[in-house]
Amino acid sequence: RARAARAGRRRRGGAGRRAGDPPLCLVVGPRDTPGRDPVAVAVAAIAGGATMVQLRWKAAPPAEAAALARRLLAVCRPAGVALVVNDDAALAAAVGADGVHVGQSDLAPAAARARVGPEAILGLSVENLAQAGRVAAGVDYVGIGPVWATPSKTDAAPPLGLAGFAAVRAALALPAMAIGGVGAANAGALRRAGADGLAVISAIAGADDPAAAARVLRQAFRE
Ligand code: TZP
Ligand code: MG
Repeated sequence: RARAARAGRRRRGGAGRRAGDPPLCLVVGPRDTPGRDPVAVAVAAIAGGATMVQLRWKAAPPAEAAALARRLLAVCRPAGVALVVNDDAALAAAVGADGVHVGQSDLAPAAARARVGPEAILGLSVENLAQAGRVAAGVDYVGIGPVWATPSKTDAAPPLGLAGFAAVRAALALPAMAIGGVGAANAGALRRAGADGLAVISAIAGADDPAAAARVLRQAFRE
């Protein structure tokens, strides 16, 4: 049964969408959606074309984080959208999420991989060229940023800028998502700079119409 579940996860999350096909990831937690249910925002983002959701909730009450992860999973799974959990590999494993995304000062990628298993998606944040040079084996995709300054992450590293993003991206063979200040206005430039996908908080979570915002981002990225 475990093998079947893994195979199912791989199909759903799936080889085709495992990590190399992440054009649009909504990064979200309750603090990003004041006055709105983050699950409703995720549903809208998925309707607009988001292909991945990352639950990111710093210092979350564990039981509430697990409940939210399960609710997100219930809307992501039927849509074939991968759910990854930021930092908390144990939570990702406990709820059967598709993967985990770790930062440079979080659980080491090898430890995260050990916790979530060989089939899960493992993402890593990369903030500069030096970090790009020492990405651990077993990482499936990288999130490169912040590309631009952002109020959404208070402890973010210095912004790379577009040229900095392109340089870091070029140093890596893995699928790469751009993050930090990403929006429809810069999506095309990021694609030309080598981004395989976009990861956003405010461009979707802060939009009046998150579905329309996701649609516009997808379109802008394709152009
Ligand atoms: N990591 C680097 S920048 C960032 C994270 C989580 C925040 C991105 O938020 P926004 O609102 O899309 O700029
Ligand atoms: Mg982190």
